[in-house]
Amino acid sequence: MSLDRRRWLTAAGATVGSLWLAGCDKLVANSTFNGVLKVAEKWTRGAQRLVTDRKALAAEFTAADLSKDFKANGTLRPQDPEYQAMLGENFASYRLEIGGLVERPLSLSLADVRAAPARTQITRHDCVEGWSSIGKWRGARLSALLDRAKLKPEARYIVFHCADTLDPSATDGAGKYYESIDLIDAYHPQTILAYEMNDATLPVRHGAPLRLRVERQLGYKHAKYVMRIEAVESLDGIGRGAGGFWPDRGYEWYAGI
Ligand SMILES: Nc1nc2c(c(=O)[nH]1)N[C@H]1C(S)=C(S)[C@@H](COP(=O)(O)O)O[C@H]1N2
Ligand SMILES: [Mo]
Repeated sequence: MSLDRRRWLTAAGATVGSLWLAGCDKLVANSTFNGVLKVAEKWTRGAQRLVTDRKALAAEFTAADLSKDFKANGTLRPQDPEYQAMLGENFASYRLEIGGLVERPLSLSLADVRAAPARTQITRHDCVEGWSSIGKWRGARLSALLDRAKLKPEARYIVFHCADTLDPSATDGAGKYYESIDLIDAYHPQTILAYEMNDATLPVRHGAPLRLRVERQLGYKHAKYVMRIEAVESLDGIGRGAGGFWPDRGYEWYAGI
């Protein structure tokens, strides 16, 4: 807490405390007290507006808006042997693991994921590097998968562990890509695990067999090559502790747009 804010709270507390003894009529007449009430009310409404804003849908577009050349970024083809082996058999043995703080850990085949409640959306992807592309995505609603696994009450974040090592030079084991979101984004209706892009099977360069779409955040939050989903109470001890490959390297954990 900043010094200014602490001082302000102390002053406000003292004012309310002494006025309490003076009686209600005087309280209402006192402008400092009314000011305190108004500020408190504004904070509450501000927090409410924040949650409401975060639940709003990202803009959706039409087929006419689709980018002719949707840029691919970051890893374009994981060289990790486990991924190469799965790719070699067209992901027949792929399983999406859902674990951590859940009542019922799941191990889902791609057919299972495709059978889950789905959503299709045409959205704009905004990369922090300054480019955007519009694409059509179809995938399983993350909320449906999490409901099936049944989150434990302690769960606060959902972590996506990816197949690709983006930084082979990392000697601390934090070279693999991963990302995380809170439960507001995890339960947002446009948050999906996409297996189709532009009406075709998701290409390798865009994250096959499954990639996250979390439409209210910047591109680096959209984990490609998702292998495992983990519900956690804290992001400590995962990677370097900041909640994602790029956040571990100085980017904001929350990249809202
Ligand atoms: N596993 C993994 N996910 C990733 C990345 C990556 O390198 N590895 N790059 C991120 C970044 S910075 C962006 S902009 C998008 C790019 O997605 P695209 O290749 O489908 O355009 O994926 C994000 N997710
Ligand atoms: Mo990006």
